[in-house]
Amino acid sequence: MRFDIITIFPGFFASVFEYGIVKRAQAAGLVEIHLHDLRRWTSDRHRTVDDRPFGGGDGMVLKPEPIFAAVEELTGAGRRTDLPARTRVVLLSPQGKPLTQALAAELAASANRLVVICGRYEGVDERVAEALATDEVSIGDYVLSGGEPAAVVLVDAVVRLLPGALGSATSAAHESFAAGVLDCPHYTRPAEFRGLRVPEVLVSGHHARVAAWRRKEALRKTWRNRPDLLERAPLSDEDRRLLEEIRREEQSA
Ligand code: 6GU
Repeated sequence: MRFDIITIFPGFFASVFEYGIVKRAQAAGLVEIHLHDLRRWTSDRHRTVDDRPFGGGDGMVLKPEPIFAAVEELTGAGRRTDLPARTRVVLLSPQGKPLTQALAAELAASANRLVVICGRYEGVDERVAEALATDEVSIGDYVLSGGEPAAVVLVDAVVRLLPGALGSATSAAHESFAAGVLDCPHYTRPAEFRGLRVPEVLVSGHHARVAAWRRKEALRKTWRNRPDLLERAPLSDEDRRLLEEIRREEQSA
């Protein structure tokens, strides 16, 4: 997978991709990350990338010309309809569709080239979303001053899903969201720390009881922190019974 990140702050990314799985994936040749200063595609003396909004209002808007020129040079296409196969152009903006595990998985599986345009919160000329980007993506319901932190999140979420990027081929399938509920709690040694004990069942080594405990505690965590996920998660009859038990337990707690 090749990433091309177009940004007005290339220096922002100086070290973020030099750690952990993303670093390993690059070293293994699975991933290339190229940073591009949007100002490279300006031609005026001041290297202007933004301008005042038509219709008036606060803030500046990123101009279309440098962004179209950048994507055209990088992909050969100045319209999303003309892009090469397996190439996606992602505009990062708070107006985008949510980045979910499903979208990260779709990008990891279907693209080998991701051109990522970092917007700024005041705005990007809408013709980028209309005619150039294949996807307009947001990383959550809060406002960032620019798309750069979102680009880091997107790269991480996609890279770890590429075949060979994780130490264990199966670990990605077992985590939060892959199954529609949050992951269960995890513990390691010591079994008692400052009076806080690890749940006895985990220490017992009884595999069936451990598996049952993990499922119940995954459901409890989800019920507490992300009850919205339970409306869409695939739940068995046993899961629904466990959730009833959890409701009773949490009321008496
Ligand atoms: Cl992708 N950009 C900005 N500026 N803010 C955001 C975002 C993106 N996702 C959530 N908030």
